[in-house]
Amino acid sequence: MWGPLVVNRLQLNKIGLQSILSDKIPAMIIRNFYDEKSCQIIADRIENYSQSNFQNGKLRHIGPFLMSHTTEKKKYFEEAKEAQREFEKIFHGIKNPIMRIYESISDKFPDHSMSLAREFKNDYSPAIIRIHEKGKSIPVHKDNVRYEGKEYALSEIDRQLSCILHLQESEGGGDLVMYNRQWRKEDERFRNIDFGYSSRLTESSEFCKMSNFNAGDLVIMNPNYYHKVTEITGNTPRITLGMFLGFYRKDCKIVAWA
Ligand SMILES: O=C(O)CCC(=O)C(=O)O
Repeated sequence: MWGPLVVNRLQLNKIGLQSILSDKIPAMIIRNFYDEKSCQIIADRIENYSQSNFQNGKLRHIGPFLMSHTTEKKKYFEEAKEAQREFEKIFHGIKNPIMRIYESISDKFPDHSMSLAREFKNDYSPAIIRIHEKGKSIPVHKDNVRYEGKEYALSEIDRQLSCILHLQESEGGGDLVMYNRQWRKEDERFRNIDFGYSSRLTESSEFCKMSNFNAGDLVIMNPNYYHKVTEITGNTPRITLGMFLGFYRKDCKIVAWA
């Protein structure tokens, strides 16, 4: 059956990411990838940060997302710089989860270099923390910087994977659904005006639903498969840290960004 491979942190040593890169599986879930206590510390700091930085505490994300700045490169890089400072504060004194992901990916690809993506002297955003409250859902979409990010040098990567680290779960909803259908250019006619695609595009596709995530679980997926997040129904916000990995085959290089 088409679906993710679920492993725990210790099994990760024995398993490669080739099965995702070669489209054999859509995703891998690594249970307990990052320790739960640090997730709690981060969630508490985000709550405090939200109260002091945003009116009525309605924080939605920390860090810019390239896909929302496809035509605002200057603004994206400015916000990326600011995000690095915020992340330093949020991860102060604990293991930085972004570094933890870099280390794991480097272990899997010892012949590749691994770094934050840079363009001239500009660092890309290292990650995006998303705070999704009750009622929020993410419609069917794909992420493909080769197509969406044409104004950025990064659009020259050969392959793209997505990493989503769960930092806090809601009591209900927030399931990740992936469809066995990859984006192709002809699909653009199904695109919604604001974000994502018409659900008609995937209604007859095989799919898998990933639920029961715990704080500390990491999902690595091929984001060119259509995917969505179901409505969050619990009172506790769902908090994730997301980043992409870009593979340059010839240069044996992996870069990260959000
Ligand atoms: O939060 C998730 O589980 C998936 C987020 C997502 O849709 C994305 O990163 O493109």
